[in-house]
Amino acid sequence: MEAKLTRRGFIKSAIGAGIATCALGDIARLGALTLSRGRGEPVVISTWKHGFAANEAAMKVMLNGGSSLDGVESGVNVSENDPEVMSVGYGGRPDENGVVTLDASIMGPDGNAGAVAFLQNIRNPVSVARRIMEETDHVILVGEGALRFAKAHGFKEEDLLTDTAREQWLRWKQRMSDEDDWLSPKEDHDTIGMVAIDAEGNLAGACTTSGLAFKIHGRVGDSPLIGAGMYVDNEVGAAAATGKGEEVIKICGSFLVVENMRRGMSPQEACEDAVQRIVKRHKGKPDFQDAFIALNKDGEYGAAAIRKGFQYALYHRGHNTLNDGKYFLEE
Ligand code: SD4
Repeated sequence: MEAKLTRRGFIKSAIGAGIATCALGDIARLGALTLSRGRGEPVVISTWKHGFAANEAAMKVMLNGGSSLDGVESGVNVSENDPEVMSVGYGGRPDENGVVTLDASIMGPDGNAGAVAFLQNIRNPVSVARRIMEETDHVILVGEGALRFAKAHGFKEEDLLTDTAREQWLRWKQRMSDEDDWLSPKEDHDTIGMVAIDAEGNLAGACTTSGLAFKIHGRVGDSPLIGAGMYVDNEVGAAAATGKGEEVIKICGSFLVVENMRRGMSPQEACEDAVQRIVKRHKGKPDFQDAFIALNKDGEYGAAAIRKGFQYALYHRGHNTLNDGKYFLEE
C-alpha cells in the first residue's frame, strides 16, 4: 500500500546498527525492510533499547529448545525486573497518586491469550497474565482480583516503587501546572512489547508496562488489551505497540498490523500503515509518540513510529542489534 502521507521523515530515518552495512541503494528500497530468516532459525523483535537485553534472554530460551511463548515471557521478565527500566515492572513510574500500577498481556500460537490490568505489587505481570491464560478460561483480570489471583498462584507481593521513581513523582507533583504536559512525547516511554518466532515456526507475543507516567489512578492503556497493545495470529504474524496507548486502542493497532499482513503487506508496510492511520486521525500533527513492531510467519520483520526517537531491538541471523525505527515526523 502506498504511503499517503509525506515520507520525508522516512528518508531521514536513521539506519539502525544492524543494517548499517547495507548499501544505500538497498536502504532506499527499504520502504519495507524485510529479511527472511534462515530455516528454523528463531527471530525476536522488541521495543526500545532495553529490548536488547530482553531479546538475549528470549533467544537463549528459544535456542535451548524453548517455545516462542517461553521466549517472550522470559524476555520481557528481564525488563520487568530491571529497576532502571522505568516504565515496566519493578521501578516503573507511578500514577498521579504515587502508586505503581501495571498492565501486561501475552498471546501464544494457539490463539489463547491472557492479560492483567491495574495490577499492583507484583513485579512480573506478564507471568500472571500467562497463568490466567493457561489456568482459567478468562482473558483479563484487573486490580484487586488480579492481585488475589497472583498471590494465590504463588507470586510474591512487594513494593515496586523505587526511590528514583518516588523522587521523580514528587518532582512532578511539585511542578504540576498548566504547562505540565504529562502526556508529552518527550516523557520517557519504554514499555516493552516483544514478538518472536521459534524454530518450529510458531509465533508468540508479550507486552508489559507501568503505563504512562503519572497517569490518572485507574487508567488502563493498550498493553493489556489483546489486539491493541499486542496480537498474534500464528497463520499470519504478530505485532506489538508502544507509545500513547489511548491512540493505539482507538485503531485496534496490533490487530490492524496483523490484518494488514494477512492482506499481503510486508511487516514494514503493515506497521507504517497503522502509524499513518493514527497520524491521519490527528490531521498529520499528532503531538505524541506511537510505534509498532511486527514479525510475519516467514520471520520477516518491520517497525515504524510516528516520530523520531523510537528504537527497537532485533535478534536475527545470530545477531542482536539496536535499530532506529522509521518515522514520519522529525520532532
Ligand atoms: C500505555 N502504551 O500504557 C503504554 C505506554 C508505553 O512506551 O508504551 N510507553 O499507553
